[in-house]
Amino acid sequence: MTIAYISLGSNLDDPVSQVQTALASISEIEGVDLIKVSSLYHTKPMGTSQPDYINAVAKIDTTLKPLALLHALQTIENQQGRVRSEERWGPRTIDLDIQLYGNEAMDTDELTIPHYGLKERDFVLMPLFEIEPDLVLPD
Ligand code: ROI
Repeated sequence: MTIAYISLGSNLDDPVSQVQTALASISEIEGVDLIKVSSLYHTKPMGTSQPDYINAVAKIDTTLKPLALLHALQTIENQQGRVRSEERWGPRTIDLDIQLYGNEAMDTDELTIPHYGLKERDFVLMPLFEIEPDLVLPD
């Protein structure tokens, strides 16, 4: 089993419900135990002018390898109407990103772990440190 941290973000179509629905779906992924969930944070958008976000972070324990976990999260994004053609830093119904996966580091076309934006994104760091105050981030 590996501990991983998933960030959740939404700023379209009732963001609070989007995040809650995604959390329920994550808890139902085969091979994933949902251990802890942060509060929901109301945050200002980073990127283009767009509605405010609801953000949260979930701590999971999982038997899934990183890519299998990524694909399970993408299935949930798709179920919630995420449109892949959405502009890169534009609004989204739900965004589920693997921020940390154990102590693993990887960098492929499909997946970069730790998430490339982790240390610059207060909307991830605030909920992450709420649930894991003693966490030491990798260099
Ligand atoms: N801004 C905030 N506040 N929260 C997000 O989850 C978020 N996600 C994004 C971009 C567009 C970078 N901005 C964000 O992908």
